[in-house]
Amino acid sequence: MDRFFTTAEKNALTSLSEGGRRPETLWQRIGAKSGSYDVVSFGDDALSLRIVPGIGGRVLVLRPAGAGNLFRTGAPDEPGYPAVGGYAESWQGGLHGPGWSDPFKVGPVEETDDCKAVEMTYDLREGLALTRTVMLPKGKGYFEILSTIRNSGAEAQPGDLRASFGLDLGDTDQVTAILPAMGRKGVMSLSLSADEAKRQLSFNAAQIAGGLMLANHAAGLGIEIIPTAADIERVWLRVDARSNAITFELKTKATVEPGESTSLRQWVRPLRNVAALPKAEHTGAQSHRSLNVIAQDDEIPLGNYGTWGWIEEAEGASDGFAIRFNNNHIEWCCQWPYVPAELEPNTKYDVFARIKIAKKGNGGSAFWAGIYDTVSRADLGTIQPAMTAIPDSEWHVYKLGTITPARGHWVWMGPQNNPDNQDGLWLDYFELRAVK
Ligand SMILES: [Ca+2]
Repeated sequence: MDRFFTTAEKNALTSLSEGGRRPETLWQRIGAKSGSYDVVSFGDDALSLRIVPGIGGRVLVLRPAGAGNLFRTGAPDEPGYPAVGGYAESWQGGLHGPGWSDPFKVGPVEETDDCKAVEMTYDLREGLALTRTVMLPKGKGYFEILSTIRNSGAEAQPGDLRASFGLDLGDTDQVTAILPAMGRKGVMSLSLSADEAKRQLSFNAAQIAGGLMLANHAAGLGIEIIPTAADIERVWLRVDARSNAITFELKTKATVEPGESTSLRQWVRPLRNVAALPKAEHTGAQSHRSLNVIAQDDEIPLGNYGTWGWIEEAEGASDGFAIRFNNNHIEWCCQWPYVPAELEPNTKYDVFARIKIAKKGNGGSAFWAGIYDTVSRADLGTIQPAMTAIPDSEWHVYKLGTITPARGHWVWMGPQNNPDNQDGLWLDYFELRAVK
């Protein structure tokens, strides 16, 4: 229903039928009945929280006293709405997996002398429960999310979680990210160039060990998040400069034995005095267009994961990670179906791949890669360089072809079953760059 009214508003719809009721009038009449999700609210002098157990136990509002919501709530016309934004997590590490939008059972808000807390539970499968406790120590200015997977079954179960914070800190071009564990290198701008609309950065467990601070110095807004878990596999910061959305995401790795549990604990604190924090140099771009689009390793679907290839940390990769091909096949195991709607209209793009080969010999082919049109079943460009054409064991950017964006195009890559001449073959990312 939200989607209907948003569309009506966007299209300046004035009446629902000739001479009929105006959308606002209808909204006033039935809007009050549409909020079918219960909301749990609590807070103290420093901050207030609103949680929606029915939509993945989502924490949708984090409001420091005297400021706006630091969590992004999304718009009704976004895919997946209302399971968009705020804090949520899903089981098994996949995007929007079990728990992401499912209804959690919720207990009453418990209050002691020094803390308020609420506990929510969702049964992932028989004998496996995800419990999320949101705790607000009184007067401390932070809150805590404790997510626990408990196995009461007879078999070991995966305990991986993928946790996601959708954040709204105002203009992303003004935001500095600070990862204290990385020292001076850990102070970075989230501002993009005028050629870019989206970007993602990745970090490993050691780099996030001291948590993350995000600060918009111009708006005086900031947030600190400190995650702890037995094994954090990877962390992402995603920036969408056109919707001013920042997503902080992390993936844990765990196996839960029968009778055992595994936990992810996160401290979240709105930052008051951001002027005291380091500020990175921003690009100063006034607007953003999708002229330069990168699909990182984890955004590229990979066939037969673990057998044909997998993602691993790779030295010199732009974000520290790359797809490692297993040199035991020649399948097009990486296939990225880019989304034309995310690109600029009537624009030609050159297609590139950033690849590294650990050279052992000069025989045979190095890899093959290209662009395939699945609609007209046409090859839009393929390269298959010989090992003799690979100069060294460093990263190089290879041009695969030039395309005009359309539905059904895949950018692909595969190895050449050539372990005799290669000690390793990696893909860092695919890139589309508008032809100037
Ligand atoms: Ca990469």
